[in-house]
Amino acid sequence: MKRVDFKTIKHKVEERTIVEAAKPVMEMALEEGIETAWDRLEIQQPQCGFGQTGVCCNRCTLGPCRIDPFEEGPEKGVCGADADLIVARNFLDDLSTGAAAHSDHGREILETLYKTSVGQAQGYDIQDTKKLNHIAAELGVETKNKDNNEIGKDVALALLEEFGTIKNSIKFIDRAPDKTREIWKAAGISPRSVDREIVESMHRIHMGVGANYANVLLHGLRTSLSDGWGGSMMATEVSDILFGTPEINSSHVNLGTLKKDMVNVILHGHNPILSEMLVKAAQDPEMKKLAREKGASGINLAGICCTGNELLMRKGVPIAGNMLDQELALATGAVEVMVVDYQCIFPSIAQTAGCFHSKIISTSEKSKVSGAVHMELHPETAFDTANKILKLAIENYPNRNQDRVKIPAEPVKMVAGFSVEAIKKALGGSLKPLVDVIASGKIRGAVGIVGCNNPKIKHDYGHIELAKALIKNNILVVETGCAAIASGKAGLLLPEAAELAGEGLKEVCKSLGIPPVLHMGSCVDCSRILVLAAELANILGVGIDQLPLAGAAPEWYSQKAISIGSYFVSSGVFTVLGIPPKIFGSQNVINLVASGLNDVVHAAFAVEPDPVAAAQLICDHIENKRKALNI
Ligand code: CUV
Ligand code: SF4
Repeated sequence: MKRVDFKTIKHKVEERTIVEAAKPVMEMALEEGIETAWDRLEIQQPQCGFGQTGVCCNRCTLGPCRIDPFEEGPEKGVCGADADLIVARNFLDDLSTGAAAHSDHGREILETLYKTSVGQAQGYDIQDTKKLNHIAAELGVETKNKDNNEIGKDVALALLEEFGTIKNSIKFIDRAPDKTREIWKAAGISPRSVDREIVESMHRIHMGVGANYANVLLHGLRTSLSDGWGGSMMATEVSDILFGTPEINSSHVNLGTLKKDMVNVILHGHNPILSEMLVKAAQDPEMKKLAREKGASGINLAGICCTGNELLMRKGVPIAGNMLDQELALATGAVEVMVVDYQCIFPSIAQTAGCFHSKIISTSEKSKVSGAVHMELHPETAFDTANKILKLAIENYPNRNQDRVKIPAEPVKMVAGFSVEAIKKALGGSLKPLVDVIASGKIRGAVGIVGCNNPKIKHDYGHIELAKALIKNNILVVETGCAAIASGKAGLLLPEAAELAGEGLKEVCKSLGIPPVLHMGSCVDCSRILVLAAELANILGVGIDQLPLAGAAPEWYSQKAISIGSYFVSSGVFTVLGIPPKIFGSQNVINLVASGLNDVVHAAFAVEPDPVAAAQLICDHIENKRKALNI
């Protein structure tokens, strides 16, 4: 990469991030020519307008085809597909990829529960037996005269069934209010199973299958529901069974969680199955001794992205940063090992690590990374693998060049662990008090801010400005994913942040000792937001669409975020996207997702890159919903 002069560097850093703790490392990376996603985005300019507006189709060998959005060039692909269809199919493709990513992660958790229950997994045991029994009852799994492992096995098998095609219904959708389920039924989008909807999506986007754009998009809604109320919800619930349901805890966040005198192990990706074992292995006194023998004062684990969120929620493990921090974390020069599972890991990450002594360890057969050391996770040998990885990290510590280490700041404290169960506990046992303060108007409503980082938006700016504007307007914010990590870095996940809230929300937060922004977990834990919304609606006897709620993904990039946004909207939650989806090449598709869906699922999308304007859209929406409810 070309080197740049100091003034340009300062300017670039200010353009790229609002995170003070990241700036010194970013500067150094620019000085030394350590390439990051921001640099690569710059080199990609100008990005392809056909791709950006969704009118490029590369689905078959009659193509590739593209439609001229200005109506001066071709209006149809070789097969005859028009802009509406090409855009809709691309959208369904992206959405289904995202749903598949979440759900395949969910399946691996179920398989681990199964193997744990039948004594084939190493290092795991069922931690939340209350939830196990609760879910068994929900699924109609017999529990009488059975021990936990027997119940675990049957629960795992019953949930694995949800992926198949025999039952033709997903059990957890019964958690949704009757009114919401009636909407799905009327629209023909009740999800039938997890795998079925995704496979059917792949079928529908084949040349010569779905030719009606609206029908293609409707199936997208159904597929997204099979993720939110299916694959993701199973991932969340069964992770709770295996590793414990999160309780309110406190921890630290930002690049300052890396330690100059410790063996730093970063856990990056989404699936907590291996990283939970690493947390366990790191507690072994023998390991700690080994670290001391190599000259370190101990072992320091820190998360990135959603693996980080999973460990933070359940174990209080600190978080080094969100998606765009992955390269910066390596650029601190203090990382012995970055363990990756899958999703949101830059394919070039091993090259970044190669600028230092750092090693990338890939652990999933599905997600091998060139230049990484591959140490494959299998539940049967998970604990052994975790120990081997830790040893490798410790042995790499003496290779670190301390002169190149740059730990840029002190970590920020944060409070996390807000599962629905933990929220209820904080409220004295039920969600009723939350409904009451919403009804009284002290809290106007609630908004889920979720999703990624994207170098097209200044790092964390979209998340933080939106969250601040909402809490100021007495709107409770719940967050997952990289949005939650952003808020952590900015200090919004602290009870003290209540000072930034409007009077009503401030009073409620202070009386409960909670922050105005609640960290509810990883991306699959967006399912916790669905459960929360469903329970609130059930208390009031209304559909989710009638509640004063909204969703937002200010800095999203991933196909998973399309699935999440779509199941929010399908569930009746108005959702604002900060990055435009690739649909602007079709006015019909825009009309459908931005307004037509109101007639189908009583909610729609909006696109608003400016977080302050997005907050205004959301406030107006929430006030309208309140009016309709007469509160
Ligand atoms: Ni799953 S999907 S960048 S890590 S939130 Fe973060 Fe969260 Fe998006 Fe990825
Ligand atoms: Fe072109 Fe149609 Fe093939 Fe797409 S499916 S590449 S539009 S011919």
